[in-house]
Amino acid sequence: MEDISSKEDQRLEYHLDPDQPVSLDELKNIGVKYWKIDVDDLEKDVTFTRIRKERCYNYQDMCEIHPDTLPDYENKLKTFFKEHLHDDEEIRLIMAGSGYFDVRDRDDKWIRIEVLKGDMLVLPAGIYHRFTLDKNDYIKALRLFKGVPVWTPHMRPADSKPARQEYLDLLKVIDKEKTIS
Ligand code: KMT
Ligand code: NI
Repeated sequence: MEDISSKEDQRLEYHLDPDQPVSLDELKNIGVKYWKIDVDDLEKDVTFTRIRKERCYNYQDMCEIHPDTLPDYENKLKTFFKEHLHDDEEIRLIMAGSGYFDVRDRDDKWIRIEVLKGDMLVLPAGIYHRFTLDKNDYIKALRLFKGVPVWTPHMRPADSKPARQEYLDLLKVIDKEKTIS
């Protein structure tokens, strides 16, 4: 997708012209992980149970974004949509509603990832990204974390953060794995 100027509506789909769908392999290539989960029967979902255990996600809480339920809604949305990174993974399981996670690809171009009910997404530490609701103005997501949660965003530029270097190293590891397999 192209960069969105401040005058345009961040809640739109945004496609390149011509349209350029992004495959899960392309997401893997930038360290983004994705699974489909049965959120109607979460505790019985073997994928969810396995991921949580393997990746040591021992913290979780629910995050609901809607104009009527989230205090300081407009400002929070603005902050979510400012390009940033975190020291840790951003792990979200969409329980209801929808939205977009935008992540930067290797050429620093935006990829818009639509998330819907049942989508579980892990953004690696140090990846530049942002989040917006879509036209439906509603999402409910489970936030997971390993250890005591820290949600602090570091706004771009944050290239001197250790997590950024960690991420660039991860990209190199992904490249190496590609040459082996
Ligand atoms: C974030 O960090 O951008 C959020 O928590 C957004 C809501 S979760 C879909
Ligand atoms: Ni974030």
